[in-house]
Amino acid sequence: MRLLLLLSVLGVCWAQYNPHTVPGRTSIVHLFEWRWDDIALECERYLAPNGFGGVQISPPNENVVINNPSRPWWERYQPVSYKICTRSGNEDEFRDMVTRCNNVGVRIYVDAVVNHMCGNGVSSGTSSTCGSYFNPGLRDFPDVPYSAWDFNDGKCKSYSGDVENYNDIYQVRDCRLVGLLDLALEKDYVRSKIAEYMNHLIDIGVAGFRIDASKHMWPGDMKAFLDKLKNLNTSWFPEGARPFIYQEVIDLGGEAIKSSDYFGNGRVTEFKYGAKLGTVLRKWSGEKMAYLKNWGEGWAFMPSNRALVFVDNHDNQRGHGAGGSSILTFWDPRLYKMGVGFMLAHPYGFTRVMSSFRWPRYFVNGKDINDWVGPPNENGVIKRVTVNPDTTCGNDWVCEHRWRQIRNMVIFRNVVDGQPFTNWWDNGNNQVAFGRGNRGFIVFNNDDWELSVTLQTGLPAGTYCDVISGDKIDNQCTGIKIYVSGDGRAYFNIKNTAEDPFIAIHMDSKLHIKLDK
Ligand code: AAO
Repeated sequence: MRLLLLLSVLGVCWAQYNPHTVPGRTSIVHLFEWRWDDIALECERYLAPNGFGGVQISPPNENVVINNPSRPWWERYQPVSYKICTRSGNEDEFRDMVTRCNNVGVRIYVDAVVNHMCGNGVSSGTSSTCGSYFNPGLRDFPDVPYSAWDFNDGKCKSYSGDVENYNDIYQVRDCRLVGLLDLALEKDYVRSKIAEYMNHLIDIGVAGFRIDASKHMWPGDMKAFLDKLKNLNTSWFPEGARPFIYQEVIDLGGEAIKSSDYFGNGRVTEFKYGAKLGTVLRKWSGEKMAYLKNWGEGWAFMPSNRALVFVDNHDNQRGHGAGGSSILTFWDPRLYKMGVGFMLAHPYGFTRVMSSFRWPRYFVNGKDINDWVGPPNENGVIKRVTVNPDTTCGNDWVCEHRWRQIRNMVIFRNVVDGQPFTNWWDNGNNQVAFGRGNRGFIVFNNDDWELSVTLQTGLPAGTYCDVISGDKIDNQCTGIKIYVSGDGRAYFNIKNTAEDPFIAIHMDSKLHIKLDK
């Protein structure tokens, strides 16, 4: 009986829902299209010191080199082989990154593209990131190897061979997503090849996987290859630790395939989160922040312990995937910081911060015709992420995760980890506030008038630095100060014209009382 109880507790701790971040680190960041050598440096110089739990990296396996358009970011979603060899770096560089990041307690999560290989219409040859030969027409990928038997051509029943109707679950799983050659995951051979690839990464030391296009795979087929995965590398992880799994399933409601179909395999991306939060902060469709009081499951989202949440991702920040125009991105920095701030303060879900590159957006009839533009590069070689004296990034890397307001909210989330959602207040409109137990408190003003109110913060008496307008440095605030009195109450004033109309305080932003000698 005792043993059973122990086993079930261990099951909860070690299962595929656990990100295996080091204790007290509660968020990950997607360093979209970064080079492995830059990620290694970022782990050491920035992510570890600022309490980031891990990094989602771009797909590390060999992909098609697309020259028309010129090296789009999305070529990395067209695999050619499972060699660790891309524009981000080779296998040696990958190993070095994983080792160095793990050594400073920052985990690596791999974007695993295993639903398909490259596009149907891509020409055959060796135009691939490692020069491997492939022939899409013949379904020949000798470096895996996969051949015609390993694809779903015979199984798909749509007219074009592509997914045409998202309400037909057979089409979505058995046909080609936008022409991408669909692997026959019912075959043990295919499952084994995928598991072999993922196990190679596990041996190197990664902590888990984002599984691309999970909606387009049968949950049972996914389970079959996930069951073949090894436990995590014991150089950094406890004995018996299972890889963290989060599945990319876009479920905004209204389609035949539901996020919940995938809960057995791991966590699932909650796309409603960013779509709704954007709508609220933009005040579209009559939404207001006051309605966020029951944010989370109360908004018909999936259970918190199954959700991977984010304000935007690499697709919907540029009009790919789903979510639509409400999605907040770095292009709208003021609202974006509020959105990310809200996400990181709120207890719902496991949080992922986006870190992007800038591209020349150019809208024609409401569509960005440059949505394909790849990372900053010189003749195709990805540019280094340079760091400016003020800690922001150069070379067109946006580095949202380094913005003071976002970085400090990542720390806020760590400080309030495990604390309940408390002391909600709202003005019935777009001024809201809430706390996390007795460890942190946040106030937003998204109305067109000033906020001026005394609120119960739940925090111990003292002077706190607002971590949005500034930092606590040498026991002094560089920004706004908030005075919490003995009864836990504090006065807040936020002008609607403030650079960032929100204030956040937490236990680590409290000033120590200086004792006179
Ligand atoms: C490229 C070219 C294509 C070409 C292809 C093959 O752009 O023209 O045919 O190569 O040669 C990325 C790019 C693609 C790119 C691909 C391969 O985004 O443009 O294709 O690499 O290079 C669906 C999937 C979802 C997927 C998303 C983009 O379900 O898995 O499309 N995301 C992942 C990655 C993504 C990557 C791939 C998958 C492929 O994150 O970067 O593609 O590896 C509905 C469905 C969604 C569906 C969307 C978009 O959404 O629900 O499941 O996502 O449509 O088709 C409302 C609805 C909402 C609906 C939405 C849009 O909002 O509520 O449900 O409208 O209709």
